Amino acid sequence: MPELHDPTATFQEFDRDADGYITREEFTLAMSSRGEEVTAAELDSIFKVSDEHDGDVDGRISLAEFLVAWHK
Ligand SMILES: [Ca+2]
Ligand SMILES: [Ca+2]
Repeated sequence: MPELHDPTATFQEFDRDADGYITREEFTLAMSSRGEEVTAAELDSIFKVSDEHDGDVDGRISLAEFLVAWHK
């Protein structure tokens, strides 16, 4: 079994410029560096579900939003 990643560490890995938010571009880059291709439709659904949790719907995923999505 692979070791379960710490979601906070994963968030920091995705947040390349360390501004506290994951953008769609950062998410796509992080996934492709893991060998995963993400389609625009997948991005839309990931960001729609995650981004609506804190009600700001700013098109970026904060750590709080990421943790909610992680535990789904
Ligand atoms: Ca960022
Ligand atoms: Ca947000």
